[in-house]
Amino acid sequence: MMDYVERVLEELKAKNPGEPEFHQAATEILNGLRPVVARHPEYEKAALLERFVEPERVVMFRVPWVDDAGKVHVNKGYRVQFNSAIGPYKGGLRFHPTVTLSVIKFLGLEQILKNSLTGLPIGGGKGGSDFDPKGKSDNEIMRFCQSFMTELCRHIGQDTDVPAGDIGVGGREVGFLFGQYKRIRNEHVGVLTGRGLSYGGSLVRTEATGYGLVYMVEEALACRGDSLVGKTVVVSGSGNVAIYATEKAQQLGAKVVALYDSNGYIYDKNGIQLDVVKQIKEVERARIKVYAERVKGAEYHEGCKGIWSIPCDIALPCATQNEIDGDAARLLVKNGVKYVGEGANMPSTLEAIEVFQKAGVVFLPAKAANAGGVATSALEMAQSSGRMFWTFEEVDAKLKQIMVNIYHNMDNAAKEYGVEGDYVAGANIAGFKKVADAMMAQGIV
Ligand code: NDP
Ligand code: 2IT
Repeated sequence: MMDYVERVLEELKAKNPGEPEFHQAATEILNGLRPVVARHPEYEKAALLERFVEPERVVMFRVPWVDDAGKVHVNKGYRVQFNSAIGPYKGGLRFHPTVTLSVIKFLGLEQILKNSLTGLPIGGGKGGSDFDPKGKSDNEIMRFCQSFMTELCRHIGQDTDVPAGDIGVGGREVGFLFGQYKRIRNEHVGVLTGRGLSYGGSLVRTEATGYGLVYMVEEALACRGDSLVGKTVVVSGSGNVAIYATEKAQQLGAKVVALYDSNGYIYDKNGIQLDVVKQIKEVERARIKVYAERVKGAEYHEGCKGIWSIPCDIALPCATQNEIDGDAARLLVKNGVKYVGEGANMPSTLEAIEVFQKAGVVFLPAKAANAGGVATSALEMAQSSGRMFWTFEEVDAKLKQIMVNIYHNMDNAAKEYGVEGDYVAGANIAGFKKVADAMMAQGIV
């Protein structure tokens, strides 16, 4: 006979066909929750898991815009308001051609538990578009963001739903989105996070996801009597999360030797020169290939996958979902990887996670390891509501404490439920408990 978790997963797959990323995230999460639902039979009576995996609301809309040559384009827009049991919906917007409803739902489901793990009062949501920002002018980006917000603005609000950035949405896009929200709604409020410092943003938000990831890895090392000093690190991606993970890892004494973008990877055995990467990626918005033209001794290789063949102590996947499959995981293990910290959302396939865990790699799952970004978004919301600003040092100290707390909460939850060292289960359990308590207390809604 199927147990409760299996039954909910089967129903979910039948009701949501053609959504492989959503199925994958739900499978990882619900399998981790098995010991919790076994201990709480009242959850099944209240159909708690069935409600947990069904978004409270899904908004889908048309986003028409005109390019610089006068041609009209139409993209899809999404906002999935997944769960508001513990706070207003909170989560990023992704602009990338691979965005589908399945992708936004997997990200939204993960976000519920991630946001709970931060210990701050934020529910889970996610949104985005299949719009491709690559090669677009600033004016095209602005017109797209204005069109996107013209519809989105009726669904969000500082106490309802607070979007932020994700892949393809950074400071520039948040600025355009905020400007249009303010213009239509006539409110200067903290309705988006990741805002510029001149209009309500928080110090450290730009660095937060990457820094937070490395703070968690540092804590995992410290608990084993070790540190980042002298460690070789491979980071994938070369966007916001990858850049600031690299920066913090280098500050703490590690050597980061590789990065990639969607075309190929760079290998610099002397250690990545981050000022060169920032100039290429943040200022010029050019390809990572340019690094090897500028830095002596650095290599460029076409294609992404080869990055996982570089021997390292620590791997930090910081680009996108399913970038590490079973083969990549086996290669990393064979070459001696000891720690994997997920900066991206769901960067490891289910098979890759199994390979890492069986090999005894310390595996820090995304919803815990990359929670520093949204945690700092919640700190931005607190500063907006209080009409004040904290210093860089104050926000950074709070971020570090949150990451250390998340590490110990997931570690303790894994121990409490008899799966010590399994941080995938530990993070799911620790995040779920607060949401489950809130949902049970609020009745059948
Ligand atoms: P950016 O847009 O700043 O950077 C994304 C990076 O990943 C780029 O280098 C991009 O390369 C690469 N990338 C994206 N898609 C692919 C792909 N299909 N194949 C290969 N490379 C790809 O995004 P972020 O750094 O903000 O986000 C990276 C990851 O971190 C995402 O999974 C996101 O969900 C997650 N995350 C982000 C947070 C944040 O605060 N920003 C918070 C928590 C998690 P290219 O430029 O060639 O496309
Ligand atoms: O995946 C994520 O946690 C983010 N993209 C950040 C979300 C946020 O609201 O800061």
